[in-house]
Amino acid sequence: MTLPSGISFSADHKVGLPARFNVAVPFVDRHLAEGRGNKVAIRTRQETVTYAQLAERVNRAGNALLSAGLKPGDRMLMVVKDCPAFFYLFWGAIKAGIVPVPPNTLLRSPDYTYMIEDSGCGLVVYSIEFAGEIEPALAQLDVPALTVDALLKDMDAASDELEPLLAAPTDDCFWLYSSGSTGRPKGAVHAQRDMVVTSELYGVRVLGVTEADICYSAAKLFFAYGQGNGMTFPLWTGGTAVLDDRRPTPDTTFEMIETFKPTIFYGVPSLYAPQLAALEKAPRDLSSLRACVSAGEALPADMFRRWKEKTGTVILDGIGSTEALHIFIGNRLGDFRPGTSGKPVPGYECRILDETGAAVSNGASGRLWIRAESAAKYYWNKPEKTAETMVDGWLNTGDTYRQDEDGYFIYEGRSDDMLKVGGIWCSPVEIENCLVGHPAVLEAAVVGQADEQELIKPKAIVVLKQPDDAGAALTDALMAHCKQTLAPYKYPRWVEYVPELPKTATGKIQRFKLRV
Ligand code: 3UK
Repeated sequence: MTLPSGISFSADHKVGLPARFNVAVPFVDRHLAEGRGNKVAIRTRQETVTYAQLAERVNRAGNALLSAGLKPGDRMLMVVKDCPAFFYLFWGAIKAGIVPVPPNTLLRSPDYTYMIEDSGCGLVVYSIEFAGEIEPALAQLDVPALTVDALLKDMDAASDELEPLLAAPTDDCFWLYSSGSTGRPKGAVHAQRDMVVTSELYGVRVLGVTEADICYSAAKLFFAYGQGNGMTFPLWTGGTAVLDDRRPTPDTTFEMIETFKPTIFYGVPSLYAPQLAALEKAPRDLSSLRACVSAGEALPADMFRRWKEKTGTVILDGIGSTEALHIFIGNRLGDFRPGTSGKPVPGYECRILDETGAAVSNGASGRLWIRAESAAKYYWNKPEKTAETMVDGWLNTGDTYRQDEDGYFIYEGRSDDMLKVGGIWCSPVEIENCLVGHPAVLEAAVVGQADEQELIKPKAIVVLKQPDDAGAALTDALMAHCKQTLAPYKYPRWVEYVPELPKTATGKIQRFKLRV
């Protein structure tokens, strides 16, 4: 498909946009002009929405938000499950110049109280399923709120025509709260152009998403990863999005794949692990998939291998962030290396720097910084955090990386999760990947713990496929397995067995909670 009129990308992948535009037009309205009105934009277990219906409902939603008293520039906090109304609200707001802020829907009421106050939003819209956490927050604050069902009723009464409010490509467009491992969430402010950049540079040019693709993301729409996977990539290309509001499990995700036959599936390692365990018990029909994508945390090479063996499909690991908006280093169908994050997505610049800020020499570990046209402009209300993270147009990812001899980027952990063992930096992720390569292990987390001599050594916290296997014999076997595979000093000196690991809502292991 050709790019929407007025939008171009130069040979070095820099985006060209009109001086004044509204990004809802190329993502939504353009499909009517290009004859896709009757094409299916969204499928769920309950309903099917065509592009014509989507465009009309986006207009109605924008008008309903204006009637609710919001003005251009105002924020709307939308705590909405994965369903078509998420699209109506998000794009309706943007088309009317209102700034949608879709936070994680799995938070607790004090988190929402914080976000409502921090964002200074003029309206909260929420799915009734989340009333138990949202309503106590609303009760403490003086902010108007509507359920999604009430808003859908207001939409019926609203006009189906809406003039897009024109903006500059770098004007504020939407926010995403980043789920930092420590401290309060930070509102990353994204511009109009950012979704154009991620959809074209990663969606189209790396994944090869086209109009023929059916995209299904187990990662939810409130997560920048899910937003691209399940909303902006299919809308950018005129493809179809498949949505499910349930908590993703092997059963629900396999049922969705068998029913809706997506061509691309997007998951996270913490879901691929139980999916693999389930596939090893009973086969499922995943033959519609042409590609699977993984992000959020590093995908162990062993999981890549087992998935390929069971399904015939590769899992393309890539690293993205809320601040960068989507994947900036990724594997691709014609060029992947299991156990790595792949290579920079063309259009994104990546640098690995040492503590002094100098580029590391070949192969050494350091902190990853990136430069991206899709990067957030700043954090709302957090000038110090902005200054720390966004420096001279570069974004500090907070991740430690090195490059292998062929230039593939190898993830070594959050910079602040790294261990120094015997004076040598040691990546918890490398030890975790080794542990999950053992047949008894489902998942593992590694943290530093002081030994009798007060020296930091790796400790493994392990979830087993069969909890009954736990015991001294398995501990010895796991230690031997690591000693065999890794540099000897890296083997875990202690192994603790737990039923599950603490994780963020987006599936990242919270190693800081496991440190003693
Ligand atoms: C970690 C990874 C190793 C890494 C995200 C794809 O995860 C996303 O955004 P968040 O803001 O977290 C960012 C941090 O998560 N990470 C993400 N992907 C990988 N580590 N391998 C990976 N493949 O620490 C990074 O700094 O929640 C992922 C697209 C959009 C996203 N927002």
